[in-house]
Amino acid sequence: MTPPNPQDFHRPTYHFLPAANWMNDPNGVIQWRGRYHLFFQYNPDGAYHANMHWGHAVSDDLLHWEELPIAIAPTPNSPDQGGIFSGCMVDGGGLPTAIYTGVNDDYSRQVQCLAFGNDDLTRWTKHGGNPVLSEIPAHCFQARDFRDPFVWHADDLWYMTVSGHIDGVGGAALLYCSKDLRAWKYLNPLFVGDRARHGYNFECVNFFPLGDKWVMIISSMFDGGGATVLALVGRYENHRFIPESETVYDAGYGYAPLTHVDDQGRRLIWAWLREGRGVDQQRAAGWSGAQAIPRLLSLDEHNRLCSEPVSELKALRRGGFHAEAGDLAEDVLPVGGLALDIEAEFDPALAETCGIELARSPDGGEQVAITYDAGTETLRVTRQYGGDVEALDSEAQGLAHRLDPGENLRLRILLDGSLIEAVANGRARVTSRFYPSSAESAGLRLINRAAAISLDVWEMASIG
Ligand code: DQQ
Repeated sequence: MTPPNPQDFHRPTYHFLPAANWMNDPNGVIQWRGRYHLFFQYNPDGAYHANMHWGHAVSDDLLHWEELPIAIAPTPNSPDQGGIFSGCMVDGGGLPTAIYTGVNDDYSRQVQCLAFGNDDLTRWTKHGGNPVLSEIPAHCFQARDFRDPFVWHADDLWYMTVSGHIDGVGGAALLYCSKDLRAWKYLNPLFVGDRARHGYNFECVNFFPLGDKWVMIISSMFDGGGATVLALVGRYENHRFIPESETVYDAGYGYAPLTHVDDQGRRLIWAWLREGRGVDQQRAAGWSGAQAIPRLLSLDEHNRLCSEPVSELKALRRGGFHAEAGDLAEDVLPVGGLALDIEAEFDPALAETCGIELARSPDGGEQVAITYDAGTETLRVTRQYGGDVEALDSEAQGLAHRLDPGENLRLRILLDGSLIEAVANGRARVTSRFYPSSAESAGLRLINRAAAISLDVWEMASIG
């Protein structure tokens, strides 16, 4: 195992990641006795995906995290001996209850299990009756894709959706109910996707009410190897979800989001931010994966799903650079860094393309550009490396984004080491990874200064 290098400028400084090793999906996020608890897919053996445990971190402010000992580990000769896969957590009548997928050694058998926590969620006891759900309705899934339970309470019953697919049809979310979280009854498919549109298999389906609608977030696996997070908004009738609109929630490196409601009643969404470099480089760095800054979900007046980083994040802002239209004599900005929070507004009627370059080398030969193309109504990320690009993702990323009549482009960009979270107008989200060849590649440049209306740049304090 390689310990992370403290001089590693690719490592995020204000997003949570464990001190070392591999992390992927957020699991079981809950606010318990006032404190936020984040569990996550974790491999204690190194920076690669294997031997899944639930890691654990706790925070009072959603910003600063204390990493705690592993919460849930596989038990030999049990239904979870091959790993503790993703799941959620509920308050089961005062008893913190984790509902997760247990897998066998080659992941060919996936079953749903329970574990009960003590008062500060640091000690976990597995339910003696595990697994609580292992039967797959005959026509439905293959046992190797039956995972990621998501549970909610309504009308005196617990409901659970389990993700997977229906053979020969496409991705699917199955619906179960229970009086006690222990005995589960199958109801029907909550939603069955179209293979071409929604993927051949679903993972980590979340289903919840928001405003007057119901929202389904799906981590979809597509034929050919791609995976994308989709957000569907619609109605919930007779135990079935009827989508009315759908968008891509994250065009990029965010995957396996998990939502929960905190004590303020906010529906927060978390996500794993994948790496964009080869497995050998991840192992050599000693760390892999980070958690996205939690975001507040809402629907706008057109019932489009919107998300903004939690307002708590502003407490990390330092310094601050502000400019308005006409203030700037140069495209290259007099501020920079690799830990930034940026808000920028542009009038796309004034330039076909507008946006900003980040992580820019002094000669401009290396940079990552976030741009909006008004003609094609596309938000893009383009990555230009100056150094050795072997094993680094550099293909262009794009996401359709239509502005309303008269609406300006509003960009919010979080840059943190090698990690980029960009959202346009609160509703078009693109995440990316960019590994500059030098810490000197930390400049900023506006793309089409003439279209800029306002710009704010803050350096972000480290949470370490
Ligand atoms: N990650 C977990 C699975 C889930 C997948 C395994 C999604 O439970 O389906 O690490 O990233």
